[in-house]
Order: sequence, then C-alpha cells, then structure tokens
Amino acid sequence: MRMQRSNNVLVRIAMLMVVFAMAGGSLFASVVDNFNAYPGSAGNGWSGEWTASAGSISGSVASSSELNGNGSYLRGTMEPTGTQEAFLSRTWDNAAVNKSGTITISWDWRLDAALTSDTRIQFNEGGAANSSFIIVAYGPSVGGGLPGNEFMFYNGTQNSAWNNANLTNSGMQIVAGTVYTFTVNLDPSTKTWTATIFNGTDSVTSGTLGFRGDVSTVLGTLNFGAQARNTHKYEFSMDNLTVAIPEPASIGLFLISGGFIFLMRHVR
Ligand SMILES: [Ca+2]
Repeated sequence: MRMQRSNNVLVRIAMLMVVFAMAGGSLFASVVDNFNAYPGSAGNGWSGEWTASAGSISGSVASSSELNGNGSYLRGTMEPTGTQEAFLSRTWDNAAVNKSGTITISWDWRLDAALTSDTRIQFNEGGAANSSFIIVAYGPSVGGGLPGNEFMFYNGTQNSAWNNANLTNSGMQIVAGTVYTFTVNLDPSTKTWTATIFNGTDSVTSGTLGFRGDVSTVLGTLNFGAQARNTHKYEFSMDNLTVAIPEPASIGLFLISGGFIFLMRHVR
C-alpha cells in the first residue's frame, strides 16, 4: 500500500514536470539573437527577419573583434540622407508574451567610428509615437542645450508627442571602440521603464521613466537606428540581443512548488 502511494507520487511529480516543460517551451523562454546569421528568419520567438527602413543600410555577420567574447555579431552601417531616420528593426513574437509582466531587453553594442556632429542615434521599442522606451545620443555638437556624445533616456509622458525637454542625461559618454551593455526593463502595466548602461567598468541606472506612447501592450518591435541632417555614415556592432519575460517562469516555479506542497500533504 505504501509502495503504491509512492508510485502515485512519482507519477504526479512527472506530470507536473511535463506541464512545466511544455509551458517552458511555449511561453517561458527568452528570445535571443546571437547573430550567427543575418538577417535571420521567423522562428525561435522572432516574428520575422531583420528589416531595414529608409536610408542606405547594410548589415552583415562579422567574427573578428568580438563583443564581450560572444562570437559572431552584427556589423552595421547606416548612411541616412537629409532628415531620414534609418533603422534596423526586428519584432519578437508578442503572442506568447505575458502582456502584464515585466519585459527585460538587453544587448551589447559598440560604436565603431566616432559620431559626426549632427548625427543622432536611437534605440527604441514600438512605432515612433507609440514607443515604450527610447534611448538617444547625438554627435559632438548638437546645440539646444543637449549634451554631445552622451546617452540620454527619454522620460515620456505617455501622450505620444515628442519633446526634447523629456530627454534626461544618463551620465554615460559614448566612446568609439567601447562595448556597452544595455539592460532595459519595460513595465506595460504602469507604462514605465528603467535602464542600465554598463561600459565594462562603470554603470549608470535611470530612475523610473515614462513610455512615450500611451501603450499598455508593447508592439515587440525593436529599432536600432540613426538620423542625420546631412549625409553621414554611422557604423556600429551589436550582439547578444535578449528579450526575457520573467513572470511566466515565476508562475511555473509557483505551480511546481505549490504542487510539491500538495504532494507532501497528501503523502502523509
Ligand atoms: Ca554572438
């Protein structure tokens, strides 16, 4: 009799583990691009390949001068003309995302040639007006009271209108050749975000910032781009792009731990 109960317990544990594994396969995994291929294809959590917007943009997989020893990476060049905004964009499969949970996006990035005076670079998620996070930086002489060669966080008011006054200095300078690790946390439930930038030695962390757009469900589209008032070349490298949604994993752990408590109570 005792042996039979133990067997039942083992079966229940096995069933719980199967449920956990199934959930892990469809909902709990991080979406990662290690740039072993470019522009990539749909699958592994991505809705499609990398796409290029306006401007002359090229991207290719490179392997020498790795970023943080993470193997092959994306080497990108953009040459926007006039006031064009040039972007490389990729969208993760948002259908499986817990839309009320916190989404953590991280990537390694390097500027491969100093920014020219009136070039602006930008990282963001979403469309222009319905962006969640926005990080920007200008070349050395931008004017308007904005700092040159420094990353800035956009503290949006969730009303979609662009306002330079919403830019807050990060305190992190851009130096060509340095590898930076960005970590961005999106909280769609409060339409807020935070970010950390690490340059291999020092890190800066933002306070709580607002989304630009009034969006409680993010689009899942990541944009890495540049804008120039004249034709300027912008060269960068990127690797280790990860989109992580931790809440479902926590729910899984909760379920499995709850299951064990249930089993322990019934095994006695
Ligand atoms: Ca890589």
